[in-house]
Amino acid sequence: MTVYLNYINGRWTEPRSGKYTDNINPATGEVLGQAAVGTEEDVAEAVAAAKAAFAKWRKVPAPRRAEILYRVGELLRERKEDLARKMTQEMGKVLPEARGDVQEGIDMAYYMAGEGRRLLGHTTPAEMPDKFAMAVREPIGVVAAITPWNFPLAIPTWKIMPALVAGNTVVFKPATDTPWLAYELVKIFEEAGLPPGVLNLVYGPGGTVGEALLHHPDVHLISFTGSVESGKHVNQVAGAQLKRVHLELGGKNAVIVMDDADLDLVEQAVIWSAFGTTGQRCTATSRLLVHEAVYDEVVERLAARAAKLRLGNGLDPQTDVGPLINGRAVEKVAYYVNVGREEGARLVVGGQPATEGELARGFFFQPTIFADVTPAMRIANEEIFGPVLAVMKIRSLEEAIEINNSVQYGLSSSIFTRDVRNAFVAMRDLATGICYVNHGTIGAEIHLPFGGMRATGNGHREAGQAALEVYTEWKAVYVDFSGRLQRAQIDEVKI
Ligand code: UN1
Repeated sequence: MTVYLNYINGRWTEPRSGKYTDNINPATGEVLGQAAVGTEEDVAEAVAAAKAAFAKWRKVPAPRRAEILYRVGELLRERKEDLARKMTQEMGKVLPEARGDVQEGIDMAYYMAGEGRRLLGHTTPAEMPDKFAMAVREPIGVVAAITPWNFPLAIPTWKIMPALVAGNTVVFKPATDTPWLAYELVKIFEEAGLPPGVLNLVYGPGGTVGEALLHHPDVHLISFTGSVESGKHVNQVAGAQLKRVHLELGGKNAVIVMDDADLDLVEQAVIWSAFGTTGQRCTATSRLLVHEAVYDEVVERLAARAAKLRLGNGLDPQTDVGPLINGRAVEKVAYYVNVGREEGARLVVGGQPATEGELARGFFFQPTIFADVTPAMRIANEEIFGPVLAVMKIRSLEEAIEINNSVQYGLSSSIFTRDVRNAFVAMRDLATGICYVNHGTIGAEIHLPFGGMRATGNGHREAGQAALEVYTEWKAVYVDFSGRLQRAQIDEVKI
């Protein structure tokens, strides 16, 4: 059994609490390892280490910093299969999806390694002769990366990698449900030659460790992915101290199916993006807006297909859908199924925890579809974060767009149509940070901006070039080589 220690200033360190918690396989209930229970003192040490390391790391030339990321990418690639198997055990997603999660980390490593030779600023004319003006990117300082369990490898890399290539140092607090992958990732950074203190790892709980990071005066940026409720708290506490705050929060992502859609494609794509990762992606499809002309057929096809999905251990190649992350998640999904019933939605498939045979040992829930949902219902508005799809009938594209935009979230959306006009109207008017045509709502690529509008975040984006706006700040530099005092904006000089 592995014990996952904190990693502070280049050393694997026991937590000050002296306590450890079990890491549970959600498919079997088996204990996989034990994770340190971090404390405020651990955070203080980690932040002090990151602060000291920042003074040196920011001066390491960016192409040299990038070489370490490149090596991290190579190590991730070599160990992809091993990491994926560990992830499936720890988090439950089926093996092909776990491989995909590691692949996103590899992609991010190479992308951000490339950034080490760009980190583009700009030059611009100065107002006066014999003077240069330019804008350069500067690192911000100590970054707290607070990450969720649903992408235990990819999401940490989305935060840590751009932060490091830009010259910041990091304190990483992974979700308490996925300590193993965090441990493996930090070990890889260590092996790749990252100097001590540049990346530190402190395990939760969020209530103490996360909170200590939010309050610590030497943490300059909080990058947080999680629920809207927690995001508001992060924003309030860290924002009040004028820290930079980057938030990636929930989604209530809709697929629109027009009457001219390819229904075979719709069937495949919706099943994949509603029930892949057991619906536990912030990009998961949780609303389906179907044109009345094809409504009955689409509901019927999806219900038949969902009923056939095989639940089980994600290591088993026969499994289509893995477990939920823990018992609380099962309770939450069951609660929302009840809400849907009481609101008068029509349950067409699923609706129960799955407990037959081996499944009883884990946290399984049947893929669930509600039809005849109306836009005002709670199941059409609130993020369930599980395998529950709410289907609504629409009469026009305009109505579908209005329903899509009526929820508090604005992460991902999609339209299935063969009509180019429908596609472009949807792309123009859907108020989400990510839009797809003829594809489900999941599967964003790491070189494009990732994030959403309204309550999905606070206007920033992860990944791609957009990430650099989060992890750097601008410095305007003026170099006057005229040899005399040139005063900007002043014509007549008195002094
Ligand atoms: C998330 O659900 O938190 O676009 C991230 C996707 C993945 C990332 C999802 N590439 O579905």
